Amino acid sequence: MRLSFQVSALIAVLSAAAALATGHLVAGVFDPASSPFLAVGNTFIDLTPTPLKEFAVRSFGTADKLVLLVGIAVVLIGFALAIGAVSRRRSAPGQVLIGLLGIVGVIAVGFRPTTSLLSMLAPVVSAFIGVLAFRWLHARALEQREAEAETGGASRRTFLRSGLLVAAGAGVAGVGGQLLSAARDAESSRAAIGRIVPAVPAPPLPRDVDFHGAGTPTFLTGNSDFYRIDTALSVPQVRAEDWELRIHGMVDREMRFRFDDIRRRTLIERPITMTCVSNEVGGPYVSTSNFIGVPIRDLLMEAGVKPGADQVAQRSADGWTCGTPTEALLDEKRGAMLAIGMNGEPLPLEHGFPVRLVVPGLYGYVSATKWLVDMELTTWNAFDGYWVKRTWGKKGPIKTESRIDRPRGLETVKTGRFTVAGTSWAQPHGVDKVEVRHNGGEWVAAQLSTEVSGSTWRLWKLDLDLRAGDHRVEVRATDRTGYTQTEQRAPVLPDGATGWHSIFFSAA
Ligand SMILES: Nc1nc2c(c(=O)[nH]1)N[C@H]1C(S)=C(S)[C@@H](COP(=O)(O)O)O[C@H]1N2
Ligand SMILES: [Mo]
Repeated sequence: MRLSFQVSALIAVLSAAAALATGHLVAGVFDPASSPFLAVGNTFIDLTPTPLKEFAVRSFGTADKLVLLVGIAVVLIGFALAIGAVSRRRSAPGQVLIGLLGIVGVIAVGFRPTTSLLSMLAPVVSAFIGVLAFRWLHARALEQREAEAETGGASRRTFLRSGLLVAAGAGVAGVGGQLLSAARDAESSRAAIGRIVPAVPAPPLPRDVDFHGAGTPTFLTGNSDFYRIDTALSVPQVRAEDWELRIHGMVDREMRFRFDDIRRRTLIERPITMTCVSNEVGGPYVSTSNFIGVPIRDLLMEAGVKPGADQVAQRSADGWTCGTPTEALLDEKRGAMLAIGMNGEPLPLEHGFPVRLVVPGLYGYVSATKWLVDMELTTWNAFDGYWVKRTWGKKGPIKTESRIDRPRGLETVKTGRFTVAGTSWAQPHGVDKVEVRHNGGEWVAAQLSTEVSGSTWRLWKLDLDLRAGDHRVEVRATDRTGYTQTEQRAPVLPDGATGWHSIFFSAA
């Protein structure tokens, strides 16, 4: 007796679904991050070579994770089809292959940085259920074939019923797992916090702080528009009630802080522009927020930094790490913050709820740890963070940059007076001047928005008189140290792109 390929493949797909859903359910009870599906995806992200990661971010932007999840599902279905093909007669080959898939899940969860022994339960149960479901469904299907052979056709019911049962069970387990994870998740913890009110609010914004009407971003970025970059496939769920920050290593006394310890301190509010090293010239990964929190300097001083501790290694709840020069965190003028709020709200989950670090003037990958739980005072040579291990520069000072936001590339605009507008940043020194060159002519100074601080961007605009035809504009910024952006192109790897942003467009 053999099954048709379709039935055999369907059995494999159903068993895989049952396995993943059960894994998700058990993970929902014990540790949402131990769901095998998510763990495989997260491990895949961590093992992806840097150039491929760059390519994914470039091509899919922030949808890169969805693309990955769909990709994994497609690979799984392909695998199930293969299992179907080799298991038409006997269920043993299928059981072995499903078991192998299960082992991949076990390994993936085992390699997650946050794994405890209890976390292993989800992938182990998942593997078992996968094999059992396959065995059982295969037996039901063969039984039915045999019965059909004897009676000469008739009812395909036995298998249909069993298949529906497994599908329904998988659905219930999957949804249950999702609900359980959600109940343990951080969103309700965040909602319970309410607004974050600083004792020392940021000064009111001056006039002409942006040229939004002319096409620049608004000076403050709304929380939901703030760019997001991280390696986490599912947003780490850290409840404020459970959060604790440990400051240890080369300190006089180890310190631990709970969320309420931070919230009860004198909260300050500071506008800071954050920037990602992965920005191509003209790229979108730059945003500004009124961050609320406490100077990280104060906490480090309380712990007492030992001489020679020139690097602060940070670890996130999801295992991501980075290292920041100690002096950047102790520098009062730079004003690095342990932040708990953005624009009056608790940090959104995807921006590091409940607590993150923000360091003006350094790219995020060497400073802006989200879901921060551990700071270890160490030396510069003793530790390399997540991206530094993956060939990115160990130091990540933000490079002075400028970008044209209007017009868009290849846009056609009206002839006559036209306002070019854009963004520029040079944290922590500040932008001194932005110049625009039209059709290769002289550099002309643009009008700059009122400066808020060296750690925030400045928006700019310039009126041009356009004749009909093709046009090109280029932009360059000069920062407060006197440095002017050069034309020289550098890729984002290893420590940030350089070159002038230029836009081709036409007027008609
Ligand atoms: N835990 C964690 N923190 C992280 C990252 C990450 O992958 N994981 N990415 C960093 C990078 S590369 C940047 S640019 C900033 C982005 O912060 P945002 O997503 O709030 O804009 O977070 C930093 N902090
Ligand atoms: Mo970044």
